[in-house]
Amino acid sequence: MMTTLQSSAGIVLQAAEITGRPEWIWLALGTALMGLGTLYFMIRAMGVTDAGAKKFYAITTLIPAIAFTMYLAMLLGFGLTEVSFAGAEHPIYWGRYADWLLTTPLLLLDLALLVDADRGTILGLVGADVIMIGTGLIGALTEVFAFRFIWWAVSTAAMLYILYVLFFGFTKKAADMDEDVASTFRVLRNLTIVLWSAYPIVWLIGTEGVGAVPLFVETLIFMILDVSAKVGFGLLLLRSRAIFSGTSVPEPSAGGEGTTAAAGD
Ligand code: RET
Repeated sequence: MMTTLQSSAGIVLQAAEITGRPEWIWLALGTALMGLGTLYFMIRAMGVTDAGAKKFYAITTLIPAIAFTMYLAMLLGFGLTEVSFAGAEHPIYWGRYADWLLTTPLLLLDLALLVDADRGTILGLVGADVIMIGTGLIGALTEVFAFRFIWWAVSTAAMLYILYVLFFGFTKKAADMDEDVASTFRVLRNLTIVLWSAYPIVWLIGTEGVGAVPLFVETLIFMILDVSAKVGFGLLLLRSRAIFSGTSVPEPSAGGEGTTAAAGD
């Protein structure tokens, strides 16, 4: 009897570990949506035989799968720490940065493969991305209040470089490709530019920055951004014909030879 009481009290206490943080609801929803997105992409991938499309499915499924693990870590309080700055202790979810460090390069890789970018460009982009997330994490963990904003500025500069390459370099490459690829790229590029630009703003006005937006609201906004940038992005990409290798339709004026502008491999 005693032990039953003790263990049920224990479970209640452990549940309070989660529900004691009101933002748990958004972390739970994020975990569920990332999990569902992963399962949906996995099921869709099962019938795919085209080598080019398989590559996109693998990368695009990994993105919500990684986010699922980090959302779960944040929900269970593992991806959480306290940082003291501006005269108080602040909860900081470092789990986000572990998620972003791995998933943002994969999102860029999807876009790079779509426009057939060269390796040098991909390396530059991934490098800038690691700097963006790495310096964002340092900023989030920094105790001297003013220094947090120096790291924010460095991280934002890296992001602007990435968006510049997407907007100018990649757009030019996409223009030379067939219409399926070019139009899919344009949609995903615009989605990426709009969503990614929101992250530094949320950080700045949220609890990592000036604290104008409370943690509860900030967690909700990040969850909406993350689900859109990962699952929304994936839905748009994977339903496009642009991901198939060698499926580009011959130009009507090409004489119906049936030769296609097959993608690299
Ligand atoms: C940080 C720190 C402050 C400055 C900047 C940031 C940028 C974050 C970005 C995150 C993108 C995440 C995505 C996730 C999932 O799909 C790290 C908040 C510039 C751009 C797309």
